[in-house]
Amino acid sequence: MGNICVIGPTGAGKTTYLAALAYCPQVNNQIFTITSVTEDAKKIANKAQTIIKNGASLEPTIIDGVKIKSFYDLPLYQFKIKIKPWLKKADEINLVVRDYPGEIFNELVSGIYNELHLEFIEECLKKDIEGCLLLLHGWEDNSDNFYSQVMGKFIELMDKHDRSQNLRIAVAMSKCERGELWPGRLDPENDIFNVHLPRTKSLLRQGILAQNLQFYAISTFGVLERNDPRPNRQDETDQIGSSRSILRIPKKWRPYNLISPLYWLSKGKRMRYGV
Ligand SMILES: Nc1nc2c(ncn2[C@@H]2O[C@H](COP(=O)(O)OP(=O)(O)OP(=O)(O)O)[C@@H](O)[C@H]2O)c(=O)[nH]1
Ligand SMILES: [Mg+2]
Repeated sequence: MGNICVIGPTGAGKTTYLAALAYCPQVNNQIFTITSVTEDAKKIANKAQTIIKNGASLEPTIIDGVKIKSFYDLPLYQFKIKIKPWLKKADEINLVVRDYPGEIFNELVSGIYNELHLEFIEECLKKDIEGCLLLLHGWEDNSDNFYSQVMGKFIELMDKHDRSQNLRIAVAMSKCERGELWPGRLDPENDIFNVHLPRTKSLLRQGILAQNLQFYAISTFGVLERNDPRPNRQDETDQIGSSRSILRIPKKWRPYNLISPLYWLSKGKRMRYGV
């Protein structure tokens, strides 16, 4: 059983990604099947149905001290993923995933002083966590600067917890259906990270971490068609002025690369076919 944590800045798409995983079984797919094991995973699959069918967006994950008082109150998603590529041997991954609120990632640079947040970070670096999926969504302006500072802190913490040699890290650019990123999806390390986030990339590739690190591009929303790479996305602004994205044509939902990073995190080798 692989314990995985998903971290990344606020709004990177972490919860939506997990919801899409939980909902995937209802979408006809010949290569893999996903079974939601825990109640939380089943609940989020229902939410995903609303997102996919009616074009809605999930609420941000917030530690409000009321519903979430400790690490154990964070939703726990357990999935069993069976992969059966055509004419190839079937493979299986079992995952237990915790979805972290983005505020913890955002706080890493200035230092985490809140007891509860500290507890979250400690849990994320415990020995029984096999891997960490780091979802990033920014590539413009100051993103490289911010991410490299955060990653510097994260690497320090990994060292402190003796995890720098044995925690697998998958760094993924999320929402990669965006036109500026989509052409770089096939070789994200070189064509996305090197180009848009060079400091973050070289910091991660330096030293001991490098052996346990892979770069990915994923999109929970995907593009409209194989031959029509327009993003399947529509941006909206709500009454209070905050913006969110929803699926443009729910019927054409085809997420990109949801499983590959999880495969690497649980098996330590890359999947040869992109799903
Ligand atoms: N364009 C695009 N938008 C997406 C994608 N996945 C999620 N989003 C949107 O990104 C916004 C944030 O998504 P969340 O899943 O709530 O992000 P989060 O990382 O869980 O954020 P916190 O819980 O605040 O840490 C929402 O408006 C989503 O609809 C995607 O693949 N493409
Ligand atoms: Mg969330």
